[in-house]
Amino acid sequence: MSIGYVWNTLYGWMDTGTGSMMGASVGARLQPITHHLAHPDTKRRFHELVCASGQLEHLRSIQAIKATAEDINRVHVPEHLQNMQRISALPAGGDAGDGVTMLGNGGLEIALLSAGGAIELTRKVVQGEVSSGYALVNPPGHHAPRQGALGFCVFNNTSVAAAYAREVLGLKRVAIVDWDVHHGNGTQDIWWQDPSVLTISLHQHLCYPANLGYTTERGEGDGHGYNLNVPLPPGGGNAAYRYAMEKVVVPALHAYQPELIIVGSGFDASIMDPLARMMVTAAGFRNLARTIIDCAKDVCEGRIVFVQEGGYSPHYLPFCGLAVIEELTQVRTVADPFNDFLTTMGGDELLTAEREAVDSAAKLVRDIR
Ligand code: 3YP
Ligand code: ZN
Repeated sequence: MSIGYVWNTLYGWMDTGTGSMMGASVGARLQPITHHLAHPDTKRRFHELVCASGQLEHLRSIQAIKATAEDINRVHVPEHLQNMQRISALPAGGDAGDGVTMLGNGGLEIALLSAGGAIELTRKVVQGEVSSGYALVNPPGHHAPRQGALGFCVFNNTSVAAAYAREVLGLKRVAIVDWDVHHGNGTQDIWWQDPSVLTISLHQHLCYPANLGYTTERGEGDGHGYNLNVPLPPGGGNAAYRYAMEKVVVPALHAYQPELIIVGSGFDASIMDPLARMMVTAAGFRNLARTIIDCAKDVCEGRIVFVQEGGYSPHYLPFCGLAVIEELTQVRTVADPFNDFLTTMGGDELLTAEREAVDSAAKLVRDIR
């Protein structure tokens, strides 16, 4: 069966403004710059590599449809959508709430298409029209909690898709595995008390947001035990991520037996990323993808939906993303041109601190049933 793929031209039109992260400010002597850290060109370049590599011929393109208010309000307070409507209608848009999340004029439409892209792919996978797929959406979602926007994220796309799978498509159990390098705090918040969505976040410990992402954050009430954090020390590379995947993620998915796996697929754990300090290469992302795709075959008939999260290297993200797409299609097209250079940097051994961090998170898997 075919592999679904979502991209929409408007994802590349997200207007991140003239700031580099915070808004540019003459008073603060913070110079304007053409490329905000979250400028959508990085993701557009991934899409263009999907096209230029020939991978698109092995994918079934799926049209994103705007998420409805009902879709958004399954996981966010209604005031959030109202606030985004107001900001999006301003002549130049504005800050979506935290000083770094820009919503340009009309940006609401893009954010709704982003969440809606995740929904459409999820729907087609669950209904058996495609076997699995990649939603290359923008803006990202995993920092957005119930209450609002945060950390470049407007709506929590993976959670909107998971809620749709639960409430509209009738699934009983969904797992969200988030390998973006930052903590998936928004996803954790949304499903905090709900055991029907298992949330797992692999992240660089205490990178962003502040003071969150500890292994002790496990959910509450009926949801206790169904949120798993795997905080890793800075500097981790392919070996650390591979070990976390084998020792925590795969056993947790086997224990939980979800009917669908959604991957929050950020590439900011890459060795070239400016917003974190990890060292994963395209080959490392390929290995993570292979492992979790195989795991989905074991636990949920291969139903797996990758949803794009962060990643800020316009140079390298396209090759990290392509490696994941190649594992979905099982067709090799373009080799990572950076590989030989990058593999001479830093080595790739599992260090003691990394092993210990993963081993302590692995203890949490016992309580999943
Ligand atoms: C948001 C503001 C500072 C760090 C940045 C992280 C965005 C991201 O990729 N989250 O997954
Ligand atoms: Zn991130």
